[in-house]
Amino acid sequence: MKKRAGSLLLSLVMLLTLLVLPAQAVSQNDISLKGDAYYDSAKGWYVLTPDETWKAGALWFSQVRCNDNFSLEMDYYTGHSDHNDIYNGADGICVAFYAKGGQTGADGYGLGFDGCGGYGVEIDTFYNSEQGDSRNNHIAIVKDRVGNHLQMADATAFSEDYQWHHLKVENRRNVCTVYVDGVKVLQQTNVAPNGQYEIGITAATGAGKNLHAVKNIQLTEAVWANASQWADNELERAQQKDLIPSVLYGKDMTTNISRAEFASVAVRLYEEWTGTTAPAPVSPFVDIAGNPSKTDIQKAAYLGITNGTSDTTFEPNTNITREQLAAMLTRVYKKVSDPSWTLTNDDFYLDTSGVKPFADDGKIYDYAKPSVYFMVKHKIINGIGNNLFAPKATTSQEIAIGYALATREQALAMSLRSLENLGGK
Ligand SMILES: [Ca+2]
Ligand SMILES: [Ca+2]
Repeated sequence: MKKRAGSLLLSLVMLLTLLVLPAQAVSQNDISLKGDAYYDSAKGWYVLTPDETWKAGALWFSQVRCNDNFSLEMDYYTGHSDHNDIYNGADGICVAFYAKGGQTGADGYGLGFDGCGGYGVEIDTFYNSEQGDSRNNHIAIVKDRVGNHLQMADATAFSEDYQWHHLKVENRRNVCTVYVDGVKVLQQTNVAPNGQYEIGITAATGAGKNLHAVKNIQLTEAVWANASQWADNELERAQQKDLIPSVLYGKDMTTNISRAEFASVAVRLYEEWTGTTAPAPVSPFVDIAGNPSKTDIQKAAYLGITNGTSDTTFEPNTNITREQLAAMLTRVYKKVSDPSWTLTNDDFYLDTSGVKPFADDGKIYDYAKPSVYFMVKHKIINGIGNNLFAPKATTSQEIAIGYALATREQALAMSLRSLENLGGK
């Protein structure tokens, strides 16, 4: 389709909000509609273009700053509801990401994408030979413009068939994978963040037309700012199981976790495991006022997950040691297993049989030993190598190098393993 001059609607939305998105459906409040796009409240879906010629519309996630891993899922519709026009219907739909502006790009063959920059996953329903299109309807990963196809596959089975289909676009560590109706159809390496933050969905018609609509949109995985590669799978599962407390959203997962943050991790584990919300009575700790985890610390104290560092202090901003972490996680397990269990009257038996003592066993506080070996037995926590557990720093040199501390991603991995390895869901 030819491009119509002057049809660009240039409206710049660059919200420098933190990337904070739990795994849930995207609400209308988080979406900005451009051009001919609108929400059809009667049908419960977003129309990107109506079934009319020369339309272009776009839907952008206005609250998201996406320049890292993400996963976007939705149902989409391309075609007509009332007439059969499979060859001339046009032009298609495009998921745009790492794009430079929340606008509507060119109509016609531009799919509402050309002019937005960044990457796109297009479902193109009109053959434009000058754009390098394949003759049949196709799905492609494109860069900068729809004519720059990085990967292309046939889309006749899931386009212009007057049916809803499911599309998932995932970019993880610069590998973009595209699934339609649960089947992987495209994968492209070197799809790298580029300093542009917009993510959305565009569509256009030209001299040919189709209804382009989307619904059931979910944008996930854009929760952590930075993580180690080893932690990817466990962080993803932790998020799916809702084990990541909101105090950690948007944080660097590779840095050490504080006692306050770990209290939030432990309470999230307890609440998810039991399907309950713990009460948060006022605690005796005088040093937690104003802390984002204050409520979770009160809950942790109530549940017996922690008794603080003294009768009146919690030391919320101190980094948690590995033995403290093992002890607190084990108490979650105790409380889940026996609701009548209390920390002051702790006679819970932990089976640690068959676990060989660590060479630095003597450095582990007696109170923490059963927890440490119980967690090791169930492959929730490991030693650090050379048969050492590293329960805590005991010399000034160890303190200086952060010896025996845990990172946020390690703590979340251990929370996840507790749930998975100790009989949770
Ligand atoms: Ca067509
Ligand atoms: Ca085309």
